[in-house]
Amino acid sequence: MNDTLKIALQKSGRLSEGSMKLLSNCGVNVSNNGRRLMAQASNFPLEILFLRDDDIPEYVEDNVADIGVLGLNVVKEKNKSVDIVEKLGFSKCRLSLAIDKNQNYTGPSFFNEKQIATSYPNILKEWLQENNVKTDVHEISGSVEIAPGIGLAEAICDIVSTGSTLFSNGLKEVETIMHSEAVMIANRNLSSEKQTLLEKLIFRINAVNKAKTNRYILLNAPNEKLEQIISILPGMKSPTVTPLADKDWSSVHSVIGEEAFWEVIDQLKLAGAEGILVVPIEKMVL
Ligand code: PRT
Ligand code: ZN
Repeated sequence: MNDTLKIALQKSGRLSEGSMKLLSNCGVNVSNNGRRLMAQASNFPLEILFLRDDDIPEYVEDNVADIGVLGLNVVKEKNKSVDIVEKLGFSKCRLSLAIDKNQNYTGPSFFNEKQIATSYPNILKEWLQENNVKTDVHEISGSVEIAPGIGLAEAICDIVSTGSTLFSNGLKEVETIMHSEAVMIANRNLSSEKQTLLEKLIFRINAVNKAKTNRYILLNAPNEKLEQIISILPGMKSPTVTPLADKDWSSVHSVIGEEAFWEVIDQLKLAGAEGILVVPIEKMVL
């Protein structure tokens, strides 16, 4: 059966660019969507629906879309019955509580009897309950940061990225309620054909993400130091070793993780490696 997977992406906003880039990194071509609400990938059985991010969980739950990409903050707030199948690593932010910068913050009990404005009432109420805070939540849909200034609330609970919005409104962040990033969600009852397509997509996403945090390393090693140099390289399996024209030297190729990078390079140099080249990897299929 020729099934097509339907993916819901944010039409325009902070997630749009990352979502489209995710597809192109996976080798999925989507012609420029312009103002259209739907598009078809040319080389993968994928149909794209462009929606407001707030609507995506419900559409995925109701099977209008099979999968969707949106912020974990919205997934948690809407609390629909969908699965989170992959963290995507972009549009990172946090949901935080903020108060007037001149107030003295004493801990969660500070919020007792204080009005808090937010677009995330469900997540906030859960945090208040966990922290034994008794107070009113004032739900507003946008421009939450101005609520204290106009006397609508004494505190806010909103998305923070750089913190500059809070700063320019005379507020300070006092509690982080959750960390968020773009995630992929999926309907819980996908047909096996669609499940196979989703797995194919996730396999590609993982290959791209793995490649981002790894580097390909090439170096020349004197043969008498080969064993020591190989023992320093973490590698996926064992490194590739090929002889050089100079019979006392070999070329060694391997993969190293970004986090261990400088330490490994230092050790390799100390062990006698020369001509070290480090190159980015485009895709990594393990
Ligand atoms: O129209 P639609 O409903 O689809 O979009 P939207 O306006 O509801 O969402 P959008 O595009 O603003 O954000 C989509 C998602 O991006 C959010 O749900 C978050 O998961 C993520 N994200 C990442 C952010 C931010 N960073 C962010 N900085 N969402 C909002 N902000 C806002 C925040 O509300 C505040 O007003 O930016 C301001 C704070 O930024 P800083 O850098 O000043 O701290
Ligand atoms: Zn929205």
